[in-house]
Amino acid sequence: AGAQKKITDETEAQKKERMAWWAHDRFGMFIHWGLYALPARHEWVKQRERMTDEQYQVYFDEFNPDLYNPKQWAKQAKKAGMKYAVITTKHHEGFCLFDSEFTDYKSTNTKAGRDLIAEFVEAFRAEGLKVGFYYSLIDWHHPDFTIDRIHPQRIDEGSEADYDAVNKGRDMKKYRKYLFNQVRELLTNYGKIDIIWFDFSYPGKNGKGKDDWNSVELLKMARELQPGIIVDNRLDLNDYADGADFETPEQVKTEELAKYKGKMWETCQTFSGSWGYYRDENTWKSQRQLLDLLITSVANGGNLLLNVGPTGRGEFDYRAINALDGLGGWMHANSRSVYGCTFAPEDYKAPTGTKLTYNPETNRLYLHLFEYPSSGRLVLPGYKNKIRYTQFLHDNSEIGISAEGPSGTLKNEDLILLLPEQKPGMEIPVVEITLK
Ligand code: H57
Repeated sequence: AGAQKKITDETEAQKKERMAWWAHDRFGMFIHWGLYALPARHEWVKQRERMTDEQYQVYFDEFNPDLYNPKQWAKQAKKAGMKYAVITTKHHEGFCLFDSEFTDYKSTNTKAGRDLIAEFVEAFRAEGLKVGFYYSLIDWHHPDFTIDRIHPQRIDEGSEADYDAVNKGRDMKKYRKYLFNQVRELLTNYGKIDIIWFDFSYPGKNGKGKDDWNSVELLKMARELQPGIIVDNRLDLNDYADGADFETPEQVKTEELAKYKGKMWETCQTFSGSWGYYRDENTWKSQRQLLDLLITSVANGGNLLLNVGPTGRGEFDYRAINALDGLGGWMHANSRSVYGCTFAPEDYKAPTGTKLTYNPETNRLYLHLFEYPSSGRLVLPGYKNKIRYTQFLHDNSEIGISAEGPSGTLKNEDLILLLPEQKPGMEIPVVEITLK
């Protein structure tokens, strides 16, 4: 039911072709950068602490990213194995990293003195990475954006009258004009843009959704300006069959990703909890947790968009660099189990302690050994007569298989993988199984 109406006349086959690179590449970098890098205590700081524009102004005045070098960012993303990047051109705070004609609240008017998005696009393209723009539908700075009860600014437990007073003279119609103007600029002035990531709708009483953004027309405009562009699902267009290209499970646990299997989806995840640079946050994910997010995404047919929050000086924090380097080390040896891969066909079950990905082009399975069997023996249930060759992915060293169980314990249709007793020096080793 539902999802019958259509906005464009694109066919399913055309959509599949448009999204082929995205479904293949699997791994991208999210970048949340804005004035909130200065308070360095969450990108929602203005809303959370009920700051006024005047209180927030100091971050605009002091914004001075003297070490900003997007060529370095692009190299770090590429080295980590990422194939695309999505950057906040404007987050909820309303500050624009690009030179918009329609506001003064932009990087060109800060000490940075230039269009930071233009440099970003050039640098990432030069490294062969695809480029995406995040654009916040919410705007806590624009004078026409109405303040609502879902995400109150300045007033908390206000009465109807308090909200009416604070919203007097605010006009969402004018905000919509601004929104359209800026999205038009972003999709006109920077060459080919591969993704647009709108954030976010919260429809319902006191909320904001498709009528507030004029989402149908916004999506039409985006597709007209950039015919190949891929659009997220946060415009509140669930009633339309083609109102979104992919789902965006945000910060969900690995165990919950299985339910997206079969859809087009991308989970966005942080290193430490917040999206913007948060100096004192001590909840950084381990290397193993990050690899688990990547592998589990691919094992369920989805993408991982992993976020970095650069500092106020325009650099990646050392903890982010360490994490990216670690991922890069693993990807250097194992990226064949990620690119072009998806979930395994139903016949192939992942033994306990492992996760499976599959490349339909090469007909190879990738067995990720999250738990390494201490004996070196691992039962592959129902795999008998289906395997042509097995090797470790990181060094192409052959791995034996046997149909003989230790004491007649093996079921007739099973096989045993004869792994070395000693686990290779790799956080999560991968066995490449070429099927017949
Ligand atoms: O940019 C990042 C991420 C990609 N999306 C932004 C975050 O800053 C928002 C994430 N959090 C969503 C959120 C926060 C408060 C509640 C939702 C409807 C009713 C209540 C909620 C929405 Fe609000």
